[in-house]
Amino acid sequence: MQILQEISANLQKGSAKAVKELVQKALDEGISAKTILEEGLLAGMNVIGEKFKNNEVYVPDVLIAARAMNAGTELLKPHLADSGVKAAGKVVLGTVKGDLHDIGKNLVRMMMEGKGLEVVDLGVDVPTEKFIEKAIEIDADIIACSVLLTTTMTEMKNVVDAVNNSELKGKVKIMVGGAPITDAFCKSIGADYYAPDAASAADVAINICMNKQ
Ligand code: B1M
Repeated sequence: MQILQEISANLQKGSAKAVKELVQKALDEGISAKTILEEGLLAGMNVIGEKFKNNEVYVPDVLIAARAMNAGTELLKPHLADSGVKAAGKVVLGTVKGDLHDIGKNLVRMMMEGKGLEVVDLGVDVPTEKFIEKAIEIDADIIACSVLLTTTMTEMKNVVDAVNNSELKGKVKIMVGGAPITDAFCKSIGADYYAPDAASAADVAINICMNKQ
């Protein structure tokens, strides 16, 4: 569809205003939020990712594309939310220490909130202690860690160890996800759950909370 290509092209140019307008237009035309996300926004971000890898674009270009991406996903938020299941549960979410990527994490938050979960988003570059402190403070059911860099993946093991050495042991479940994460990695660090994408992260979180009730 032409409009999805335009969303992708404007995201690559970093034109947040145009992306917002086009996303709204696509919604008005009845295109599903999932299609707009996958075939417009994420398609554009994948092109940027490839160009970034090949040194055809640089950090500032990626940064403005990411802003355009976040502007587009904010508009999709109410539409992405699955209005079916509603469950009570509290999640502490963040991108681990040393890692500044937040687009995937933001999608995870949107999907979880859409399912009725209370999500405290600690943002990016979150130190282990912050995950622990906040989880104790709000009596969280889940600590959810996102990561995009292979160099920061090991921070997730620190979160697992800190939980096991705290009063949270046995009370809180640890979920991990992000592009370099696999189920095998999740198991190897002793985390409880892995989810490959934002929608399944929300499903996993719901199941954890429902099983606790
Ligand atoms: Co960065 N970056 N980046 N970057 N960046 C990657 C990740 C990279 C793969 C690019 C590349 O080389 N091809 C590469 C990592 C290589 C590696 O580690 N092996 C890389 C690099 C190297 C870097 C810098 C080191 C570059 C530099 O400075 N020289 C630097 C590091 C900064 C830091 O974090 N300390 C850097 C910086 C940046 C920007 C700031 C410019 C920007 C981030 C802006 C922002 O997030 N606000 C940026 C971006 C945008 C990217 C790419 C292009 C896109 C990432 C993205 O948002 N994807 C990325 C290349 C790529 O991925 N193709 C790249 C879309 C997003 C929806 O996907 O986050 O994977 P993702 O989320 C998915 C799933 O993974 C899952 O759900 C989402 C889908 O539904 N998911 C979870 C995510 N979290 C989850 C948690 C869960 C469950 C599922 O449970 C808790």
